[in-house]
Amino acid sequence: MIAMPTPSISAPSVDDFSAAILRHLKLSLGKDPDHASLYDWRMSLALSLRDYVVDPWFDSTRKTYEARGKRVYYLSMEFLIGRLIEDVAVNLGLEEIAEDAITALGQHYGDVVANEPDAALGNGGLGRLAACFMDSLSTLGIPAYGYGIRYEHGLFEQHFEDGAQIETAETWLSQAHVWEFERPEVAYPIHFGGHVADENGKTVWHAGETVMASAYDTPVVGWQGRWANTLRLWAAKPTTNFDLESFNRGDYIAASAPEALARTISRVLYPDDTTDVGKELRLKQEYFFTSASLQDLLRRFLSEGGALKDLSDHVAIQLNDTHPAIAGPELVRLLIDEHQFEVSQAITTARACLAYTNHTLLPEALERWPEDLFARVLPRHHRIIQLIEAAHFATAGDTVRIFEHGEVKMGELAFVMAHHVNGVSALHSELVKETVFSDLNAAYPGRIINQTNGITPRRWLYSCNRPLRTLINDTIGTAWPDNLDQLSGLTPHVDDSAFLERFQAAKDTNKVQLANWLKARNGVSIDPAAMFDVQIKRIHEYKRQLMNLLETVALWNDIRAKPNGGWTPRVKLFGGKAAPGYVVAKEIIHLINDAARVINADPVTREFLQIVYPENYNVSMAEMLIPAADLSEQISTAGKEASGTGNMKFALNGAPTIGTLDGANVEIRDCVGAENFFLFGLTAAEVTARRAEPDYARTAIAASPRLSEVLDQVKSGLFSGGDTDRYVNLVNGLYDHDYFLVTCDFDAYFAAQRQVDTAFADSRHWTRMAALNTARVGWFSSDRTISGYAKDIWQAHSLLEQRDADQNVA
Ligand code: CR1
Repeated sequence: MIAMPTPSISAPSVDDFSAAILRHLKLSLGKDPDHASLYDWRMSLALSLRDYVVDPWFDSTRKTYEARGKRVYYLSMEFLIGRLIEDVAVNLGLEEIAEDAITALGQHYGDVVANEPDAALGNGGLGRLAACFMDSLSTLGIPAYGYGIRYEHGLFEQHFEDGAQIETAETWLSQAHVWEFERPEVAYPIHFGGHVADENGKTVWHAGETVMASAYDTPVVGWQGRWANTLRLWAAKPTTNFDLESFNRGDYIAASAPEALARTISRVLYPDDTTDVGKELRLKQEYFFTSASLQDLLRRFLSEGGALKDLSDHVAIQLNDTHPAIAGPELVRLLIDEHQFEVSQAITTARACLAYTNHTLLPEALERWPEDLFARVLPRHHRIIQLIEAAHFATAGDTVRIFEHGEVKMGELAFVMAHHVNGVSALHSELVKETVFSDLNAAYPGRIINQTNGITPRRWLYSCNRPLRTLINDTIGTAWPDNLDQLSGLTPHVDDSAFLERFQAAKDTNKVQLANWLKARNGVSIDPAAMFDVQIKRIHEYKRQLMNLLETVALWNDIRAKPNGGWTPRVKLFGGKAAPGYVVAKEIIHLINDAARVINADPVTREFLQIVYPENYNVSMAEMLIPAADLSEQISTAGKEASGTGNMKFALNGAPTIGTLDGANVEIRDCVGAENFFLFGLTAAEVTARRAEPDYARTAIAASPRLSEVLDQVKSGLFSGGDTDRYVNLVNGLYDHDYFLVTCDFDAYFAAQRQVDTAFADSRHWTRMAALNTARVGWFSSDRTISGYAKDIWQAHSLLEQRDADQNVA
């Protein structure tokens, strides 16, 4: 029996909480209720909630110092947090009180919550994973810091103009960000450029340029407020704020130049998670936050009286992809240059602290820097990497190099400097061993392990799906949010009609809510009785939104040919942004919108088929769409999606998957059962084999009259107002170099969709299948993932007494 842990805060009454909101309205916002705007109410609510975070946060910090145990440091370029009000309220158990208090003050809780901008400090899955991990580290009571960059501009905002994507700057920091605490006293110098000299037997770096990294802390509170860790984000500031001499001369631009230059480093999040863009500035960003984080954790360690040779007993550093891979040489540099370590001792000590997660096999996403650029920006590290490479050659031979073809290969560097390397799903980890790192795997056997991704059930079910939460609470009790395996307790209920009716009612409520939201936001009407078929994620050729769209057109053709064919009504929902420089992805967006315009206007098919693509997909939109989805589209080319995490969110919220054997789809299917998953398409091995066949795409198109017709329609300008040029590249690309095998999987995908139609038409059967998805995916909690990292990689422990006691009993 696991005892229900007691929340560590004592909840206020609704009256007390209302009074707290009014107090903040007056004293923090300087407003009286009669003149308060939605913004003022939102800020006052957030500040009132924040007041309850501080005690658990202090408490956790105190316990961490007392325990002198190990801290986990999660280094990530991205933390895609989204909104925090509901997150904090839910974790503190104050959600109802907050809602009642706001309501009592005459405000609409939903509107107040929705007034908060998304903290969009990430691109997609990698950044959102980091946010889920922070939530789980706090829920599990593992002392941890997240380290990243406080970007002034998060991911760009997406607009559609005549169906084409337009980007504008995101400006979340134009309003005060109430969740963070500025730490002006915590600042470190970060050096760039200059030259390296040998002086008296010592190598000395004479930097050419220095900026300060200044800390901003956001507490991350876990479930029931039992523990709170810190997300520490770094902002770049000048070493001297202002050049008064220039100002007095009247040269105002020169006077502010130092500030402007320094700030550039933390100004924007690169809107691309698959290519190394921005070169020099991007490299500076990576070094900037990595160096600040390492200086900070060393300072903390030394302030506690630690001896640096024992560093790895107290410090576990996880590198989220290669972006912080400079941590290896930087830690070696700090140990050698500032703490008099020998080279080999420094490398050994650093490696014992560092581990690296690989998130993609796409070759364009494995970072490589031109060596001359690298040596110019980080001359000292250039030398240190030579030492690291030499040490690596001495143990493993020189088949795998870090410097190659005039480039510095960050994947290889991260691998060589890590004690463990992990992939993010079972399939992906195997492919990491067999493909990108096969030689390094042979040289360092056992270093590569798997940690399948997970998602936090607090945000991705408890908070975003209230109707389903209530049903689960009523059915199996309330201990599941931090013990998600308990969802299996739903399984015996899937043959109970009353339960199924309630399950479907919860879904229907979410669908109606989404329909209302779309109506208000976009003026589009959709029928909540139709199947909501959803594909939301970054737009990428390998994710194959194009295949989804082509299948939609094929279905439209079939419905037109036989309007009385008993079709299952569907709404195809798309959401997602394309990297601004990714031309093909932007053409795909344009085509989806063009096809939507034509198809949605067709009176013959309208009641059976609609396409909806709301602009500016983000975390908050996902929280709306996922609970309302009937069908989850996870249709990437097998071998290309490292894991996926959206796939887990949909299954958890009762949306069965149509998908390929790719990433974590494989494990999801194993859990939910093959009969509750719509599988189609080539396997990873078949994909590789097919690509070797000459003219595989033309052959596939020729064999599919359905696909041929659709491609002809697109080419003919049917969706582009007669413009035959608009999609000529997109279509010809499929004939000539369909690298992602859209053409080869098309017919199988179409056929699987028709099985979905049939299954959906039998609503009891469908609801049972949906409920089984929810019941069987408890394993995909990020609590399970983080427990795996803690045990297999970090050797880190929970400091929650309750949890330790439970585990000892178990
Ligand atoms: C992968 O594409 C995975 C996330 C989180 C992405 C996706 O399949 O779920 O990472 N990789 O592990 C990525 O963004 C830069 O690489």
